[in-house]
Amino acid sequence: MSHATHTDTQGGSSVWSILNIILAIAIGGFALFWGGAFVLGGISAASKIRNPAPPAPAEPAPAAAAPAAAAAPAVASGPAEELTLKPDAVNPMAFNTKEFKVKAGKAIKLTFDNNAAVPLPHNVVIGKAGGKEALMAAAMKIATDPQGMAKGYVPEDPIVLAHTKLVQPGQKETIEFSLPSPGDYPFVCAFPGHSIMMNGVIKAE
Ligand SMILES: [Cu+2]
Repeated sequence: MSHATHTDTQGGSSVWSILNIILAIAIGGFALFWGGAFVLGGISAASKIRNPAPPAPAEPAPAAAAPAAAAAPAVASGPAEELTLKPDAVNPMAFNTKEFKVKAGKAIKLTFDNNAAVPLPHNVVIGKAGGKEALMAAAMKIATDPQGMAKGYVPEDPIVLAHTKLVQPGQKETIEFSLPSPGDYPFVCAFPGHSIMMNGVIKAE
């Protein structure tokens, strides 16, 4: 019996020592946490002292970008850049030109001449600068829209900068627009099944 009691006491004391260890870890962790928070707070306070310098350059950046965008149309004034696009002679589900280079801010007159051996309707949808992924996604979406045909397969999406209607075989359409700032302006035919190959880019520099 006494042996059992002795064992119980030992068990009890070992439970207490475990609790003490847990408590010590908890207190240590608490101290470490607040100590760390204090150190981090100090670092953050120190960086806040240094911070007034970074926000200062951050403000001139948009200010510098705005005059550049405003200056671009003035620099690129003159007759409109005329671009012509056709279905490719070899692959009628691709455009004959994949890449145009123009001056940023310049007026663009783009003619899509749907003159191909294989009669297919096409459109030309131009996206905003850097918006290739979004434009391709929008083209895929309108291609599966039950009302797509009625909408000329023109995506209803803010990424669209300009577009032709759905141009029937043997017809052509000219659209006018301008590319406000330097960048890669994607274009695509959003007729179902065409966008994967029937796309390109207008590089405004
Ligand atoms: Cu097409």
